[in-house]
Amino acid sequence: MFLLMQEYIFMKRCFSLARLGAGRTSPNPMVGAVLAYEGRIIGEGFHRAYGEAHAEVNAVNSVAPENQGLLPYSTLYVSLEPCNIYGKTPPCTSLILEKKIPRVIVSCLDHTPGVNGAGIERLRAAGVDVSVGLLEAEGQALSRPRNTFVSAHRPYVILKFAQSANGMFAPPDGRQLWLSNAFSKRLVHKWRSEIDAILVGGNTARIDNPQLTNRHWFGKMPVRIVLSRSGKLPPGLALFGPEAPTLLVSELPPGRALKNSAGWLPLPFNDGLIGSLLGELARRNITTLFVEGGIRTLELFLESGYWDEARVFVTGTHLYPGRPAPQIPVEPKSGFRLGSDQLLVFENRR
Ligand code: AOF
Ligand code: ZN
Repeated sequence: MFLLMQEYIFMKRCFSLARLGAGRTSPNPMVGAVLAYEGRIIGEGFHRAYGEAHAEVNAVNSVAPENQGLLPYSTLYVSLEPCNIYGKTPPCTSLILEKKIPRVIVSCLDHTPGVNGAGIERLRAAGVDVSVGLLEAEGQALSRPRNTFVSAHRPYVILKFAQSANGMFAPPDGRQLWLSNAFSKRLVHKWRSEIDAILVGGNTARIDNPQLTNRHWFGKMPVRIVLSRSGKLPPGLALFGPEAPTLLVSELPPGRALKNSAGWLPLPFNDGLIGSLLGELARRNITTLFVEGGIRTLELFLESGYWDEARVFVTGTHLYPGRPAPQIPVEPKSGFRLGSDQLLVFENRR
């Protein structure tokens, strides 16, 4: 019992470490690792940024010189299956074998082709005692964007919007009305620092004129994407500003709208639009996509089935009359309060 508790605590620590890499590891996953000797942590690490050392390498390197001799008697905890391939860095399985670490506890598998269980097999074949599945749901939640990207060849899609206490999205004329509170706004900007791209429809770009930047948190800005069949958007829109790159997706050539650093992605606006768009974004190494509105765009994603998560702020404000918010076809999985707002999180489990 005590041992199990300790294993939980060490794996939880891996998850916390992994999250420190949020926003910098894409298209790699966030990964954390802990090395423990007789119930004491002697090393820990996380994947800090894409192209840099993996969590396991940082954990091994963090062990003090006088403790390096303990590695052949220690347990490695890691939030994701150790990699077994030469990517930007050598395989972590080789490091584990070279350091003679006898026991490895993994939360979930890495679905990357060439890994996907082969990392575990290689370690076991060499006599390492490996167990998989500790706090697996939490480990999978951390790795889901990466695993979706490598197995479905598309970004992990998160729908995000706010609705009034009575389920309205906007006033009848579609004009923007800020519904959620300042805590929610700050949280949304934090999320923006952790994702690769953020998408809105052309009507929202025109009517609300959003910047879609991260202004209230640290870190990076996502790529901005705007969907407009005609491509005829005013070039002065805020999302064409210089703060972050923008990709205009349209069927017809955009002409004047395409100024500054904006790129153009031509796509047929037919029933297959969302599927082909996501494929194109994956080719550009976009592994997580936020869809922020408007109603029609959110519904397009819901109808296509290409959504993984929805984060909906239900605010204290009443709006009447109004345009009803998109309906998420599943029950919320979790929720919590941010002052007068309530955040509901939905998952699309296929
Ligand atoms: C790990 N530990 O901390 C991370 C892993 O191109 P590379 O060298 O970064 O390697 C890509 C592979 O490593 C790929 O399978 C990816 O899912 C995994 N990421 N693996 O053992 C880590 N970040
Ligand atoms: Zn690795």
